[in-house]
Amino acid sequence: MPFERKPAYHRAFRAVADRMAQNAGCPPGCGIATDEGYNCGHQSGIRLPSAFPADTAPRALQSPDGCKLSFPAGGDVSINSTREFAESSALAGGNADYVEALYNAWLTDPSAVSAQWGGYFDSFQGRQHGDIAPDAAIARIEAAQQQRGQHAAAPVSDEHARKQAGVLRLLTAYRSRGHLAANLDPLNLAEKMPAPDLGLAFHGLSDADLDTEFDTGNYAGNGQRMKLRDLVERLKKTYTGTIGAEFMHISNHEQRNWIYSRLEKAAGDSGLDQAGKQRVLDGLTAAEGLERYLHTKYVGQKRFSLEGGDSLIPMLDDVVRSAGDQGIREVVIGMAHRGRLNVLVNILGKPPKTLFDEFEGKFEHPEDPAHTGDVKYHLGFSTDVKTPKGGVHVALAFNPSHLEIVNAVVAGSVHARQVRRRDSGHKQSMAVFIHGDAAFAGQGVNMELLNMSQARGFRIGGALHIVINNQVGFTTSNPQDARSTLYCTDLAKMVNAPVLHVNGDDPEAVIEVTRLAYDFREQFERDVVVDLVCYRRLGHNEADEPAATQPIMYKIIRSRPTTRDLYQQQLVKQGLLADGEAQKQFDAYRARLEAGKPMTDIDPKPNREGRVDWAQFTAGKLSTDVDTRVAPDKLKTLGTKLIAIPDDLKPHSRVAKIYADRAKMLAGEAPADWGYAENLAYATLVDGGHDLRLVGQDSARGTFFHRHAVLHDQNDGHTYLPLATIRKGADVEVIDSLLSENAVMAFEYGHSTTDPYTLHIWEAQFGDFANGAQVVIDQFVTSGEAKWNRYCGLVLLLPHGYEGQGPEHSSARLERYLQMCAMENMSVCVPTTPAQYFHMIRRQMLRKVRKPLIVMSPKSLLRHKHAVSTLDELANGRFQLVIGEARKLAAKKVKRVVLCSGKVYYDLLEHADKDKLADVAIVRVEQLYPFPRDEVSAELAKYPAATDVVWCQEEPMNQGAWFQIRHHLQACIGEQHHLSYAGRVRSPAPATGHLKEHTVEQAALVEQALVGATETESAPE
Ligand SMILES: Cc1ncc(C[n+]2csc(CCOP(=O)(O)OP(=O)(O)O)c2C)c(N)n1
Repeated sequence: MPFERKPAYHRAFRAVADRMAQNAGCPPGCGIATDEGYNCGHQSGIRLPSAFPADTAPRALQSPDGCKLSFPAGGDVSINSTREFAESSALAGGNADYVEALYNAWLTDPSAVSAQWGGYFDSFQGRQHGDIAPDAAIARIEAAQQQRGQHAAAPVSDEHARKQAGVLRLLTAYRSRGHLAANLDPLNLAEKMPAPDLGLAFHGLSDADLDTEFDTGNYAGNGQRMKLRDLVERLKKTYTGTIGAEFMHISNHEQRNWIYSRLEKAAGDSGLDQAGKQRVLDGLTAAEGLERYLHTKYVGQKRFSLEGGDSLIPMLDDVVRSAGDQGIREVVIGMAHRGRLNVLVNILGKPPKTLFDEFEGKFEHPEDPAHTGDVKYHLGFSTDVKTPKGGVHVALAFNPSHLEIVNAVVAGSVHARQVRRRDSGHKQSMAVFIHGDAAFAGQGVNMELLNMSQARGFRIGGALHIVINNQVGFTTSNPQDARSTLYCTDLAKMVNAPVLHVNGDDPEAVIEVTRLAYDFREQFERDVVVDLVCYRRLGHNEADEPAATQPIMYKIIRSRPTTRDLYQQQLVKQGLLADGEAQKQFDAYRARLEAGKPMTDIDPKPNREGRVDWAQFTAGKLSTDVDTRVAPDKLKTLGTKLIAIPDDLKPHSRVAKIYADRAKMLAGEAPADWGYAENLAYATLVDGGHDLRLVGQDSARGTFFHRHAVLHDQNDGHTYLPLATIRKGADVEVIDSLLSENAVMAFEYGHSTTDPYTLHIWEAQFGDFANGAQVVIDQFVTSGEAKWNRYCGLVLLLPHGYEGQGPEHSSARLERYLQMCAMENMSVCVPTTPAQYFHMIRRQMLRKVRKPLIVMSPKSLLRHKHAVSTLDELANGRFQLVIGEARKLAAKKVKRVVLCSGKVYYDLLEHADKDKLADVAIVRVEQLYPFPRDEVSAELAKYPAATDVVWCQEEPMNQGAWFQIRHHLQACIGEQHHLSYAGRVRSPAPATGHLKEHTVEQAALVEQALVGATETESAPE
């Protein structure tokens, strides 16, 4: 039988039935498939008709006895050809055969599968890209052969056809798994996973076939006939040389095709001309030259040498040049310690003299006691690099020790730059992330960031990731302990990013993959990874002795020539470099270094367009008073715009009611609630020329259903953002962020440090979820200015308040923020009225300073009948640091002043009202940092007869504000005063999990504050 020519659906069909039968306990292949259908005859009793049932959905098929076949429901999986599909990993597994068969059936005849499957396959666009079922492929080969007259009369032989199919399978095997056999490890220590499918025999071929010509399908993008020998030789050069490319996991056919066409056309040749090769050598000379110089001049000082990963420098040099060629104006780099000094000097042109000064303990920084500075390998830098086709602004972000977190900050900064340049096509600013191998695999923030990479609101057109994979991580000595994946880069596959592993000791291959990666990002606006497989010549740092835990590795490393040495030998051998020339170049580099001048060509006339003048945001102080009033007419105009719902939008009835209520607030018929005042505050700022970026989980609606900044049409789901109508050309983004805190907050931090004109708000769903981003809060938000002089006006909205919702939904951990306050680094506020929120937010943008604002934001207060404000308070008010007693009391009769902040005020008020307490004044401290001592003192002074001053809080004594502000309170009270605490007792957890207990506790603390005995420290453990 020459070829099986049954309709493809028979085979597909059979695959289903066989699988079902097997699942039901039948022996494999027990059933009989005929044109009439499939009949099992065993216990499963499977009987299926001869065509796919119309309702076969791409989710599950069930046999009569209930055994199930399951499929990924609508996953983004593409299939280019059935072979590639079978061998690519995405759908490998129990269902792959079945789906493959279905796909073949669909390729042959789209009506052979159900409409749902048809739609699913259609989405991959395989037909448009020339995918054909094997039957059709074989027919094509036959036709081609007949056309060539080789088999004019007779059909092609079974044997040849089988081998032809084997050749195509071999091609796919190289594309999919060639990387397993690639020569990636310069030390030749890494164990290779067996890849028998890269051998001829695996595909039914042998050496005897090497001189036979075969159709090579879509090899190198354009199908051609080739001798098997030539094909194998090219495949080896392409896929198993010093480049190991992983791309067959990519679902998108076009992207995959683009990569293999490019790789196969190059076939391992970088295409560098002599000048290009000299530039590579220059880069290696610079990389090694700097490290050697520092090594001898600053013996034993920490510098986290790049040595072993030297190819990073020619690589980055090439990236900056490509950027210049392609009109990129800004490249922002995030990187950790390894090789950082080298990048600063050799890529960014940081003057060596400055670096040497730092080694000698002389740092340039402001004469400000609040400035702490940072170690030299955390410092950032930016410069304008001259490239043949134009200047490129290159920035290296300041970076804490915490590995990988900086990448999310850089991504946010790049996004802000793209917004500023109106670069929606992501063609002018790009991000480069430089990872360590252990850190890339280990630090979860990378997963979060990759997950954000294509999400609306965070997309930056893809990042170029470079892993300095020196095969050690400083926390494990055995590679088996380092991770559970084959490659340190496997994480990147989650977003279908291509991963290009390359042997760092083949710098030309490094350039080849770097260019490929660069162009891939540019073309498809997606993340791409270059895994620079190298080694670490020295210890983790310069005091470390690596041989203690890696004896074998270091024996090899110590006898291995440097990358520069190997490369210069190669160039000498190729006759491209005179003997001894490399040494001269090395010496010349050293001489230039000693002269202290920048080692990079700096653009003398940089384009300053899009740069921010930060001077205007450093002029003020947190204490400077700001006029935040808004003319009532303006509030009316803006409020009207905010509630105008377009005719074609039908909001949900509950939302319509909220908007109708806002209309009443606008008309002055009802007091303003929180949601109204908040939206209005944003509108006034947008109207005044600011932009807005409000990001958080469910923030558009508001977790507590109060904001509704985005309306959803109930008929077709389209959305409407009233705030975007306030000013033409304004950038207003209200983003429901995905379920991550760490990378998202880091992104917003990066955004706000780049753009002082935009109101940046990150909102937690409940306040304590921000602790998932603790590193961002500790390492950036609260201390970035002190360490690096980076200004940041980010607002954190952290819902906080004890309402009986349990330990995790009560506290935003106020105490932690207060503990991090010093030297006016930020503000911490607990506003209790809509007007207070309105003016606090306006103040944040109108003040001449950019510092973070931490807000303990409300939950139940959003709807509290007393937590409302008048239009006059919005128009003519200001943010009050302290709000005095609101009831009318005879001041002279007041014996006790209760100070508090936040929601507990309303509980105190209710109790005081109920019991008509006339001798207790309740004072709200609305800003806890900078602490308003003068204002608190002034309030106390109003009550000359008062002797008790009580701080009342809802939080346990060891939490909340008490221990953080007690010294301020003590400074405010007079000699006649006795200061005491009323609140929950100390507790390891923020709150009780039981509503009943909460209610009892809450009533007790309110009672204690208002009328209880005063104590200070006697709260029991
Ligand atoms: C979050 C975090 N955990 C631990 C460390 C301590 N640390 C600094 S470098 C390093 C090793 C990182 O290994 P790798 O990513 O492979 O980079 P390499 O140093 O090998 O270049 C460790 C554990 C850190 N800086 N940050």
